[in-house]
Amino acid sequence: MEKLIITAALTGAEVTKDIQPNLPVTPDEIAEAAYACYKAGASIIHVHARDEKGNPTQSYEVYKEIKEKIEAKCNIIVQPSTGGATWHTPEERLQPVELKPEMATLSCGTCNFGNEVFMNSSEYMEKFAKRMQELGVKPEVEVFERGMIENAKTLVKKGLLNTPIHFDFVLGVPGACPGTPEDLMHMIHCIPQGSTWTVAGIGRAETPLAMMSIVMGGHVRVGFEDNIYYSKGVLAESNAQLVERIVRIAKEVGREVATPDEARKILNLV
Ligand code: KMH
Ligand code: ZN
Repeated sequence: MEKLIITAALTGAEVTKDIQPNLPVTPDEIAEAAYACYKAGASIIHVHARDEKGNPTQSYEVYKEIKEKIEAKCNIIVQPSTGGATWHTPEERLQPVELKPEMATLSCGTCNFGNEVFMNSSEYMEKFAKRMQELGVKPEVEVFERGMIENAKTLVKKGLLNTPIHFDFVLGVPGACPGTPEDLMHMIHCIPQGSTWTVAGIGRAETPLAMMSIVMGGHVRVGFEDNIYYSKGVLAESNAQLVERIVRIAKEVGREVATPDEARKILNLV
C-alpha cells in the first residue's frame, strides 16, 4: 500500500473565530498552523484565504502572501481552493491558480451547501480545468455527490483533465451526500482504475471515514474547514491536533505516513 498522504484543511470559508477561536485566518496564522501540521505529519495544506476583516477572499495577493509564508517554513504542498465561498464569482475563484501552485481544487459539480448553492456549471468546470492544465497545476477533484465523478470523466474525455485523477470525496456537507461508510464505498467503486483518492468527512464523519481510508489505501483530509471538534462537544485545540490523531491511527494499523516529497511522487507532481 502507498504511504498515507494527510491533507490539512486549515481554515475553509465558512468557519469563524466565534465558533472556533483557534481558527487561523491571517497569512501569518495560516503559515504557522501549516508548519505545525507539517511537523505533525501533513504533506498537503489546503488553503482558503481571508481578508483583514476575516471574511473569505480569493485575492491573488493574499494567496501569494500565504503561499510564500508557508514555503519559507517548509516544503509542504500548497493547494489553494478554487471553491472559495459560495458567493464568489468564477473569476474570483480562479485567481490563486495564477500563482501556479503544485495543486488546486477543482469542484466537479453543483450541489446544495447548507442553505446556499455551490455553483459549478459545465462552463465553470471546463474553464477551471483548462486553466489548470495550461499552467501545469494538478487538480484535486472535489466530489460532493456521486454524479460529480461522471463530470470528471467527461472532462477527461474532452482532454481537459489528465489521468490519473486525484479525487477528494467531501462527504457529510448538509444538502449534499452524507458521510456514511456505504457512501464512501460507493464513491470508491465508481472512480476509474488507477485514480488516487482522499476523503474529507465533515463533522462527526471525519474520523470514521479517515479510518476507513487508512485501511483501504486511500488518503485523508482533516482540519477546521471540515470539523472543528476533537470529540463530541469538545473543540479541537489546533489543526495539528487533528493531524496528530490520524498519524497515531495510521501507526497503529501499520500504514506509514508520506512526507511532502513522497506525496509528490504518489500524486505524480514530479
Ligand atoms: N467553501 C465551499 C463552498 C474547495 O475548497 O474547493 C467550497 C470549498 C471547495 O471549500
Ligand atoms: Zn476548501
